Amino acid sequence: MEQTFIMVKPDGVQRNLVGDIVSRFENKGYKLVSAKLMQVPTELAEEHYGEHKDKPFFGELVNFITSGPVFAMVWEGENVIATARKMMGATNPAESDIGTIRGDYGITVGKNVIHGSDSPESAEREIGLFFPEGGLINYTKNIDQWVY
Ligand code: DAT
Ligand code: MG
Repeated sequence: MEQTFIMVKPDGVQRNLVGDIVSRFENKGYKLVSAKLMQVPTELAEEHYGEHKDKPFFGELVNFITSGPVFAMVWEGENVIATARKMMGATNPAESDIGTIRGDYGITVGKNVIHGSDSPESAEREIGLFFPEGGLINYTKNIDQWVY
């Protein structure tokens, strides 16, 4: 089953949005297989956002993501990578549809509340970066017979 890396960014943690965001993924029918509150080390932030290292906002982005604890999660389910991106909304909350996480809770691109992997390759890479210890939980939920 497909898995994706989702992270409530420091703004989302400070604004008490962890519970709501977890609820949205639970209510959709996805399964949480790992989660932790963590402080992102600078080296991990730079590695995670490596594709943006030449962009003008890279320094600001690394400063922001290391500015307070994040809530890192792995969610599992059919098509979860692409669907989670739809649930998050467009990168810039000014353009995110209302009803999406960024559309409901964000205003500017610099503080857009949530990260989610953008492809199967990114998901595998980011899960490895943030959960190097592994330990994703493999379990069944009886409610899945009413989801699938
Ligand atoms: P996403 O997070 O939707 O995958 P991305 O990978 O293009 O978006 O960018 C990573 C993060 O960088 C994004 O969530 C917010 C920040 N960012 C992107 N474009 C920016 C910009 N033009 N100015 C400031 N921050 C930006
Ligand atoms: Mg991205």
